[in-house]
Amino acid sequence: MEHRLEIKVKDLFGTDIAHCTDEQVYVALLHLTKDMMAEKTANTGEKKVYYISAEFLIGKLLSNNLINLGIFEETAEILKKNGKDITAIEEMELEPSLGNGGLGRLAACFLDSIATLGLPGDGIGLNYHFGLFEQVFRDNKQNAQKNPWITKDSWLTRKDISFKVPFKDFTLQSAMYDIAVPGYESGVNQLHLFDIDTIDETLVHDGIEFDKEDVMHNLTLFLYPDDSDEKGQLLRIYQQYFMVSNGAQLILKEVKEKGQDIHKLYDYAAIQINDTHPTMVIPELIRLLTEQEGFTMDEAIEVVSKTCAYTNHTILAEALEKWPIAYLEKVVPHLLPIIRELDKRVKEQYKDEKVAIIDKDNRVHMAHIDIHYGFSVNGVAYLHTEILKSSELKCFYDIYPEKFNNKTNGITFRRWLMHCNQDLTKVIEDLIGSGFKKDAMELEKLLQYVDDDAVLGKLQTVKKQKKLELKEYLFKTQGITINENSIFDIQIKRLHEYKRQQMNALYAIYKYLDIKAGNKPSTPITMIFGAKAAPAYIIAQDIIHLILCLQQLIDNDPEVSPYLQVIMVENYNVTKASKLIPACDISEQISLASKEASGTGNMKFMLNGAVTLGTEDGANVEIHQLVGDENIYVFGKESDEVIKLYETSGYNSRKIYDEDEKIQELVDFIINKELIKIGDPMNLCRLYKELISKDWFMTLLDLKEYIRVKEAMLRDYEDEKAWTKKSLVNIAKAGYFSSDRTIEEYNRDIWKLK
Ligand code: 26V
Repeated sequence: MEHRLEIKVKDLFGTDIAHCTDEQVYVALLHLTKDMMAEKTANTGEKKVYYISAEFLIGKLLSNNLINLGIFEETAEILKKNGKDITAIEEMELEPSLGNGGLGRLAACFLDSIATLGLPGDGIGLNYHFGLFEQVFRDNKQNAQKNPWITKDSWLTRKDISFKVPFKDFTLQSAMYDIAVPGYESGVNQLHLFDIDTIDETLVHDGIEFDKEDVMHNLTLFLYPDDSDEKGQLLRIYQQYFMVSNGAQLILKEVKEKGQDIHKLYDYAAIQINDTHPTMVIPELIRLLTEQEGFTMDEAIEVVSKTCAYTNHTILAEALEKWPIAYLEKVVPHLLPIIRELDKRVKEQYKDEKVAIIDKDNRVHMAHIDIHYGFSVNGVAYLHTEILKSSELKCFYDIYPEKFNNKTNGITFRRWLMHCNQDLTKVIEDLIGSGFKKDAMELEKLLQYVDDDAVLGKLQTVKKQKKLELKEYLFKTQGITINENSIFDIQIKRLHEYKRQQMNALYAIYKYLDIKAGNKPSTPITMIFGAKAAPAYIIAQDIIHLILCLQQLIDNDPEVSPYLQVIMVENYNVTKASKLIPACDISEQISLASKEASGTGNMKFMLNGAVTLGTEDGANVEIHQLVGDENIYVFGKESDEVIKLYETSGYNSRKIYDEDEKIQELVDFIINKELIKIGDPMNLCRLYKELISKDWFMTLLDLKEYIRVKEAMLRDYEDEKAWTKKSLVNIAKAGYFSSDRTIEEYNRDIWKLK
């Protein structure tokens, strides 16, 4: 019998698979998969969750959809029979970059798990045409380019649903596009992405420059445009309101269409607010219910407060949104009477200025709206939630202890094991069967093989294979050759000072100087970085510049390059993550304790058998507890101490620098003449000064211990068997970090869908 793919190919291109280009095969598979997802039953139930988020970093979808539909292997097979390779077909797909990093990727993992658990739940977001910028390196610096992903044939399906969204000076008519989200061997949900038909892609010129004031034509061009000036911030408010007004209207429409009583909205809908970007959904729903549905203000506030739940993803003060009233007046004046009413009620009840919605500088604290007028507040890892309760949000915890709960993040094992590491999946399946695909805790069954040489050998073979594949990939994409027999030490995540890529770069300097001094490591080391930096974040640009300069310096030094290589992967994204993570030995999770809310890369590395080098921060704390002291390398000051240092202004980087010659040597190297020859003195000097005069995220505090523990780790790597045991324990203990577990907890404690 003819396979559906063969029929589809014939339909579209009038030929057979073997005679198609890879591009044509991709298009045929895309349409076939879309057809199959449309045929599948939708997840249904009396109550539905709406996950509203400014970001959904979904990554390429073809293979994951095939896996979740249960047809990946048969598809790979039929392609192979026709001389096609599924990996080459995958490359035809453009990656949508609809997220900045962890928060957006988490939303994508959650959609996968919600669908897989058979829960009715849709995502609501925006259809950014160019997403987050594409990173290109030029002269050892980051350049930002637009990042288009919507082609004629895409995963988007335009729906016949549209709403009017009123702004101060004009009204925009929306268009809704859906991306189907198939659960793994389960029903289908939808990701609803809102857009406008008047969008004008030709507005963009010179990298990512565009007229920020032309909202009718620019609204959904980019994800979070530069918000360092007022115009950028206003555009962000336009985007946020457009997203939540569409979301609120869609939710009310769906509830009414099902014949459900909107006076009991909370019985039929749960709205999860992903960080504060969608917070305006609260006043917007109250506005719609009072203005259009005849609710009294009291009623509307009560119903909405029982429907909305808020997730906090960071304690960084600069990332907590506080919109000036004047900005909101310019964009959404009709929301202000409601926001003022919400604020008035808070002030009547609580005298503490710290819990007010509108502060004395006339700024609206978005998180405060969520906490007062939502029924749940959750952090994203145990430590993070504890810090929220005991310091960052303590005054709220004192008022509403019952609202606070922790939901430790998770990752979907369909993408981060079954798709990105098919070889490891196969080894696991041969050993413990396929139950772990539905119940990730079954991975613990691997522990029985911890002393089994044959099994350890298989894990080593997979790791070696993944290193070889990464080597080929980096050569093909960036023309870089790496040594597959080296230790792969990887730090991939957004560039931010609190994540301390600069500390890792100082380690590279340490190792460079050590090798120069004649201490050659027994096994060569490949240090891999991948990170985009916000275009307006100056110090982050300088750190990228330092790493790229080190890459060049070491590359051109024949004394050092056989033993140490530093490389920075260009345009780090989901696709690159899925090639890097399976090949990793050392997972760098070195944020300043208390600052990384959770991290999710740490979980992906662990699942793929890397060993963590990390601080007691975010979910590292839970990884440590799970794998035990033997199977993780922990260093650095703990969060209590760090928090105290901030409270007492007790950290002085200049003092550490002045009192320690070794640290001086490493930091001074940033402006040493060899590096200055390669790089831009302005960037390097600025970074140097920042480190010795301010160093807000305390790089120098943990530097020496970091070097010491990393050296110990490299020594331990030499005992291959002992190392592989650690690797096995990490894989076996990763089950807890399945996002299926996280979503079960959200549902059990917050959404209560069924
Ligand atoms: C946002 C901003 C915006 C403007 C200025 C600087 C700045 C710095 C950080 C952020 C982060 C926004 C929230 C976020 O992405 N949090 C991440 O959420 C992940 C999923 O919960 C979590 O694993 C990461 O630890 C956390 O950083």
